Amino acid sequence: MMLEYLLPQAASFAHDIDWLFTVIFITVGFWFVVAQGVLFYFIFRFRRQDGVRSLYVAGEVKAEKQWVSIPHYLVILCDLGLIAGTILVWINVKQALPAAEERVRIVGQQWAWTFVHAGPDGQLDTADDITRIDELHVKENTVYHFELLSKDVIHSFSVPVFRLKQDAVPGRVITGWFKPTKTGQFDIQCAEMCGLGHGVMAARIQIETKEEYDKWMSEQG
Ligand SMILES: [Cu+2]
Repeated sequence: MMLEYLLPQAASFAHDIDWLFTVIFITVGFWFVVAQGVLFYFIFRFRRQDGVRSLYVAGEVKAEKQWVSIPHYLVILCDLGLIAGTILVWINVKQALPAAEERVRIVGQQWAWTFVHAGPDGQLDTADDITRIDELHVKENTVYHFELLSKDVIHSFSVPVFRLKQDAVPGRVITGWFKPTKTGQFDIQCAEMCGLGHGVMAARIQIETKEEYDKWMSEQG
């Protein structure tokens, strides 16, 4: 909805992430409007009036303290709801790993991304692998497992249209997944300060139909 208007959703879990942001926005926005409304009403209602002396309220009377404690408990209740929603999305996006249909290795280094596509046999580290710099080709409606590595410092593999952002940590192989749902060419950007060239550590992702993808692959020879 709202966020999709700003940035297309091109992965199966993008909607879940946006939903979470929308729920947080509405919850926080609701309390913001209520709190500011009450504040301005009181400022107006209890403004300076002739013959009325101002009082120092220390908040020791229970009935007065409730102006703080009741909203406080309601906000905590909302927090519990947000935490529950967050856990659901986390499980769906980060814990559940749907079976792989394709594999790709993503290597970050100062200051470029290397993408190793598995090639026609679907296996990495075989003769038909296709390696590209700053250019990732994927098929729509296909579950990809990626292996994310770094050759030097910490980078972060960010695909905004996927709502995917994952750190690449030297010495570790981080496995994750995505399922592209919309064809087109979109941005990839390093999202972790990684040195002088961090700002230009960008790449492109090309999401293609199966036919387009097979054609691209056959042209790699
Ligand atoms: Cu980087």
